[in-house]
Amino acid sequence: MKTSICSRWAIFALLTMACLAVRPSHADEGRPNIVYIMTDDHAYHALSCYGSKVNHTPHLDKLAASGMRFNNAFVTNSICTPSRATLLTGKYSHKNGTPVFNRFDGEQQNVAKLLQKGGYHTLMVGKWHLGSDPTGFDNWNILPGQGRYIDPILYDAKGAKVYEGYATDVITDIGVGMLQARPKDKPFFLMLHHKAPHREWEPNDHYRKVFAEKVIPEPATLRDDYSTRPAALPINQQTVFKDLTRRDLKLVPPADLQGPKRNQWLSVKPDSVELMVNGVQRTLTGPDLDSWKYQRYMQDYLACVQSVDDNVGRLMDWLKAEGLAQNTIVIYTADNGFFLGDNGMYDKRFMYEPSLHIPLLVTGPGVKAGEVTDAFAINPDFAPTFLDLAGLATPADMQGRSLKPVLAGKTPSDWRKSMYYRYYHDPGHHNTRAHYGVRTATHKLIHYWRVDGWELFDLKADPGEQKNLYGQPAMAEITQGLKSELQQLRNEFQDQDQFANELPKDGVDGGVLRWAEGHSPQGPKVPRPQ
Ligand SMILES: [Ca+2]
Repeated sequence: MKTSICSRWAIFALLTMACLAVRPSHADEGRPNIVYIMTDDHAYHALSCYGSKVNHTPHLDKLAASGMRFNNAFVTNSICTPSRATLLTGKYSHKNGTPVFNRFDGEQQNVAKLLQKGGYHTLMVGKWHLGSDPTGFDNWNILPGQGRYIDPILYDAKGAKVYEGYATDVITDIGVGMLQARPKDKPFFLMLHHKAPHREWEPNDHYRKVFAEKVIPEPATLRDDYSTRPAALPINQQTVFKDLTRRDLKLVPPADLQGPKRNQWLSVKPDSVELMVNGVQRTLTGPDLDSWKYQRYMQDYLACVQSVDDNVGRLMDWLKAEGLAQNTIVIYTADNGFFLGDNGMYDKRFMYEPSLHIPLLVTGPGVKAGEVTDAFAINPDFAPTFLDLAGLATPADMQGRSLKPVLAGKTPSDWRKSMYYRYYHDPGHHNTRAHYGVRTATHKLIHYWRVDGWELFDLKADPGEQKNLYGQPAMAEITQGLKSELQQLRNEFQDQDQFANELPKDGVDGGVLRWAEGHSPQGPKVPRPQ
């Protein structure tokens, strides 16, 4: 029997459709590229699109305006290494084995491996800080440990190299170079992780000078005396007034740093500092000295942020010029929040709002433009989101949830109404008591489990978290509800106190990985970890 031409075409069409149905899609068929930009310690209240009172970030604002801004994006353990482990695995610290600054086991599953296997070209540049080499990337080039701001060392699978320039510019340049060298027949996934604006806040020359002329408004809680929250705050060692070092304040310009001429150091004592200010010698004491420390801290921190903002703009312009903007999702966030003098502090760690919150801006195909969402996002959501955007399945053991429907403006009705947090690094670098807690849209309950201290805050009436309401009779019902919610979240995330009493010892900030601090001017002789 002869097959008619029409029938043959029908069979061919059916076979083609069948092939298309099982074939993984590729970039030219609509799978988006993903660029994930993460800064280190960029507080959400140091972006003008979040209402910053201390700086202006035009390029980040533009990114926010073209896409979605999350009002309630949080980290689940507010320090560098655990946050990065959670980002890669989609799991809480107790599930990925990295609760503090301990070496991340790169043998375990991670989102880069899954994207690579799913047809993506995977790239990583910048601060890694996990104590083991990246896995799952076609190409990577990373800072050792914290890295340094000026002429940073980065190493890849072949070895270490000094890159002349300022770290934020260098990391962007390397990221662009990786994209230029990519295979054009695959979608790409780029993790671009800036060192900035991490301590000790070393700006480039231009912004150092610009911000040295600025007077930064002080936050309302800069002189917090902690009298209403005795569980952990009075013993913290991350205060602007008592704990910033000479190096933080640029009082002793290190050999590899050009010291700010405007504030040439003469002498410093515990309660006073003598300075040359614009050629005039001054002795600062008491509140004047405190205010000066805050200004020095914030001037340099914000100057570092300004370089980040410039480089985000530069990367966005490059994507546009290459014709990639239409099919690339760009995400901007930070590895944790930061205190900008809030509660008298710098650094992060605590579950208080400035440290818990992260900026989260997303733009690109499938993202509703010009939207602001109050949906709760947590950093375990990132890995499932990348996979969902790439059209790949999320493994059942990932604990986050894809943000893709939220980005489309269709937040599911059963979306989370609360989030769970747990911090372990006790005493850590700043004498912080370990704690866990739950946050809802209106309240926060924190338990410092080692000292059995509790804190309860009404976030609507007291957004600065100044009044601990725990134990007040009028709050009994709310407290009970939050405790039930906390237990339910602990059950859901299978937190069985795996690291409550004993922490891993192989720290990336000490012992065998001490070299990784990146502060020594050893140049290319810095050894790579084996
Ligand atoms: Ca950090």
